[in-house]
Amino acid sequence: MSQTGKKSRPKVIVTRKLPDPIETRMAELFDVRLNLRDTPMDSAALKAAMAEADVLVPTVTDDINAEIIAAAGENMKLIANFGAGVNHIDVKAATEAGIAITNTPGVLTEDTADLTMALLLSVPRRLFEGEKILRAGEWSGWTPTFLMGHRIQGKRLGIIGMGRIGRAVARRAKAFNMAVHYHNRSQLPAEVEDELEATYWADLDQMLSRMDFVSVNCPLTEDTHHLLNKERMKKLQPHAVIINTARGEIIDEKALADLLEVGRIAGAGLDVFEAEPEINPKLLELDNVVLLPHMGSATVEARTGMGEKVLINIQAYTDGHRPPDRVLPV
Ligand code: 8YV
Repeated sequence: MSQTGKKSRPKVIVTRKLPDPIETRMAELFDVRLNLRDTPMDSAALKAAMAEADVLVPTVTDDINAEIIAAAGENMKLIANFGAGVNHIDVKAATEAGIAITNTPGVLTEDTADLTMALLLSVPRRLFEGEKILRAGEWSGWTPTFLMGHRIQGKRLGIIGMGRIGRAVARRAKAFNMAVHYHNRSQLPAEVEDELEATYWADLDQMLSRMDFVSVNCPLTEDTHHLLNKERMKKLQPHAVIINTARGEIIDEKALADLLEVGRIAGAGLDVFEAEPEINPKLLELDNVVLLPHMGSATVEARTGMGEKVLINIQAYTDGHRPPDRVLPV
């Protein structure tokens, strides 16, 4: 970092367009290079940025693998991710290279849980099927049996991953009078379970076979990659619906599409996909799925909060403090 001038301003390179107020504040605080055109940076551009900057601000669309990290220059000290998930960053390689990593947890919890609920309602109530028919001018009026779906009240919801977002989903599900079940690496403290009226399953397969709805809310790690593989999803009852607002790679997307196609699973609500922005073509043909373009945290409030966290993490680090949202290898 340059020591010249009154106060050293870290060189910060941002890989994508961020909300305007965040970019403005970054320009005030740091020697920042913004990406106003918002075109994703390829691997050569990312390597060049790692070589040049003190701080890189990537997003989920940047693959910060070991090769990119190996291109880091002497000054590179911090990868301040804009987003909570860090599966696109080789955290171990970065840590070994002496580069700190931060993320933006907490500020997108409620919005992601809201979107999960929106999908949890949209699929069984067939909202998008109705919308499509209406917009196509194909609605001929009310009939007693048109577009009958299923209620969620009284149904069992199995949440995979009971972190911040999983718990926020559980609170909402409870308010909708659903029975909350969950699978997590560790069981929650009794008072949290009591408050959510949540039932713990140490064995995921055991839980899956009993649920009406399943919501994926865990991070993507080596352990959770294809956690929902074909064999596991076959444990579900045929009327079950899967919701995923976490990461596409947690589900074997092809297997899911095949099971949905033959009616072995009743429906799915997906906000994330294995090879974004590519979507398995089969999913696009199915009426029993709702597909959204990774918009769980897409509110002005959440994205601004994420940007503020990035600013705070960079400033804390630059001032020699421990950044509040440090991520360590698992
Ligand atoms: C973000 C997300 O929009 O924060 C996350 O982990 O999944 C999204 O809500 C995205 O990751 C931004 O990088």
